[in-house]
Amino acid sequence: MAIPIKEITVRHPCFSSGIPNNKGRIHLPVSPGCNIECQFCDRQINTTEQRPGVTAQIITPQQAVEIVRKSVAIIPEIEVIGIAGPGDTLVTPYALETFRLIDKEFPDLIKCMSTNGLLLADRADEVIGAGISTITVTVNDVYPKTLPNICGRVRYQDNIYEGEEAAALLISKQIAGIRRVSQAGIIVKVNTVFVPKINSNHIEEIAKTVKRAGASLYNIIPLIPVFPQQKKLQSDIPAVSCTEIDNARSRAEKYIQVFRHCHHCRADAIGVPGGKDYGEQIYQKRIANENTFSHG
Ligand code: CLF
Ligand code: SF4
Repeated sequence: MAIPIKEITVRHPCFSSGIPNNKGRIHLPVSPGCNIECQFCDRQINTTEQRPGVTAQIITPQQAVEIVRKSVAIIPEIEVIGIAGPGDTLVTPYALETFRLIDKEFPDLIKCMSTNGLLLADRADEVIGAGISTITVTVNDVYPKTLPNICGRVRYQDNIYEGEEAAALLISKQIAGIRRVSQAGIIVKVNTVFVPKINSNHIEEIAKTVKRAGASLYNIIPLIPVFPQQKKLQSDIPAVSCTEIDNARSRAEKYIQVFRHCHHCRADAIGVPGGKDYGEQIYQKRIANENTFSHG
């Protein structure tokens, strides 16, 4: 459902401009599996890590509706129902099914979806029809030559693509998807994981490209330098400093409005980002185990 951007900025915690608006969101972890391979991705089932790609459990769309009922009853700040994984939201049907169920019962809550964008253009009609108002697309580079250092492989329509071919396909699908949904009135934010020496000098080009395609907001997230999986990235990637991120944000801001309050949320976070997290209380059985999702 199209909601004016002015209203989104005061009701959505991840689209606020300037100071945080102290509104809350519920993340519903209904989407396992992914169709691309980011070199830094580390999806985990656990109760302890505070970062994207982590959830205590995967729930069904029906369980998700129950979670929303419970949450809105005790957390008045909730304005947004988000689905941010732990995998990609368009690989399996569960995210869109969940949004359709939630939209019927809670038409006034903002529905927010996060995706890598590979299937966004292809499934745009379904996305628009599911009552979604805001979408985040993670675009880590706009150069097919360098993107394979961050995302090496893409699965699309039962074919596997690698290297520059995979990168070119992903970038073109992301841009087409952003264009298509923003033309339908969905407000688009783009996230970029800032990887020193790989995409750090491409931030302005990414900002310009996604703005031209219709994105309204840009969020630059520093690579979290702790995952063993990052060994797949070049081993000499330095940690990102605050100054580097500040500089990148200032460079991007010449082209697009920049969001600065990201809290790197879990896929099952509940509450005001950066405030008390109700995930444990609401989901109740956050079960710790060692399972890791497999890619694809
Ligand atoms: Fe969730 Fe993401 Fe929607 Fe927000 S989070 S799906 S846009 S409702 Fe927000 Fe969390 Fe940062 Fe994401 S603070 S990780 S940007
Ligand atoms: Fe992981 Fe897929 Fe998200 Fe990349 S797009 S970080 S591989 S879940």
